[in-house]
Amino acid sequence: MVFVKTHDISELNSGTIGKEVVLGGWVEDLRKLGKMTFITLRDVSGISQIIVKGELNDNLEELNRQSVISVRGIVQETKARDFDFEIKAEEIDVLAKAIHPLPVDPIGRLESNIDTRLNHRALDMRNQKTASIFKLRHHVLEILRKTLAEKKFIEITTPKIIGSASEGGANLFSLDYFGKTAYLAQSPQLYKEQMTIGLERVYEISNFYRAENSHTGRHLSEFTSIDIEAAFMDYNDVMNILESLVMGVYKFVSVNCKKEQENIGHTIEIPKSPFERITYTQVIEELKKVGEKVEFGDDLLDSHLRIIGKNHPGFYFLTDWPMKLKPFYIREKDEDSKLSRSFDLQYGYLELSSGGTRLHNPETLKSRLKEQGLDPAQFADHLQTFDWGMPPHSGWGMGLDRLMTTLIGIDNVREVVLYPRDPDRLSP
Ligand code: AMO
Repeated sequence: MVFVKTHDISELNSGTIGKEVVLGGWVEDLRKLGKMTFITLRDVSGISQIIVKGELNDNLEELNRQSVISVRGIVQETKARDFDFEIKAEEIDVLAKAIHPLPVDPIGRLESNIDTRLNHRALDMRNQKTASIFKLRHHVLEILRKTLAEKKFIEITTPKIIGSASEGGANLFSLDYFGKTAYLAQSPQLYKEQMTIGLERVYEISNFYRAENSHTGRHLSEFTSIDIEAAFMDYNDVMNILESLVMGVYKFVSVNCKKEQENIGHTIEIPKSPFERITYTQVIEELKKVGEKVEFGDDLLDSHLRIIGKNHPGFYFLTDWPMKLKPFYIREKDEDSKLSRSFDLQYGYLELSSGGTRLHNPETLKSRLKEQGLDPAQFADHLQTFDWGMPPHSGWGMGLDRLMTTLIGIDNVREVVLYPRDPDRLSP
């Protein structure tokens, strides 16, 4: 049995011609022509053609599509259009057989609906379109981490099992924790703020949990968030960081992920920058002009955001929201205490990120908690850190899954999440 690969398929080149290699992968296609069989072998890096002749060919009866095999053979030039090289097989081992019919077609010739694909996600990953989405996601994470490190942000990992709500509000999953009630973290908000007192600039990329009974293409019960928090920065500074990260992601993947874009069938266009910055007050005026009944202080409904999104396609910041619409940790503007130093990053109607300058005075923070109907005693662990030299700080959280949908040009986050969790989906 030969199953130790010497090469990935993409590593075959003119230098390997005439050499013996061992490849491993899945049988994507199988064509028997008399005394010869042509196998299309796929591994994570590409496809190759395997030529099987003679005695080896007579023993191939049991081989079927999508089974996993290893092949020992000699690399040679090929006349076939779809391949750079071919392998003249000397030994073939069937390492595991695939059953037939398979629940989804990994080649994608027969299309399955998203629920069927999600129910068989591991097999769906053999479809090159799906695999490319997740390779792209990998590269997005790679460039985000690299850029944040260059900007001197330190990666942290905060607890996901917590004793009290980090964002306030009701959308918390609770669980029994050795006889006490614990919750799944909605965001790293409080911990990331606390870390600025020692590390100044921190970031986290982790999954967080929202018990929202939403059935949309943009809400999940478990989503991946990219969070930053930075001492000695204002909301304009962290908006600049966010814009440069988003632009960096687009530029990096548009150049470095050509094959993935081809497989997905979508060309990534570099967005226009600088991103427009529109205030909440301007948006209310825009909505009134088109006859919407909205007043200063009203939250923006999905229908409002769709109007605004049409007027401002692509990325834009929506800034200076009323204080009453923002969480307790957001700081007011000096010149107008009804307004906050806050922003959302929008992509058309879709909210990608929100953030702002935080309150760093413990007394004001306590009053704000009370104003929002929250009990400061529940936040004692957090509030104590504000007596230890809390620097002024700002930050944001951005949904990675939503960012991925903008890159790929789709409107369902489930396409970009391995095993999405929503009110109707808890397994696999
Ligand atoms: P917010 O609650 O706006 O802010 O969340 C930040 C971003 O996270 C993404 N997001 C979601 N994505 C998918 N499904 C969900 N259910 C979901 N909920 C949120 C969105 C959203 O813009 N602590 C603040 C951030 C901060 O101020 O630093 C927060 O969590 O893309």
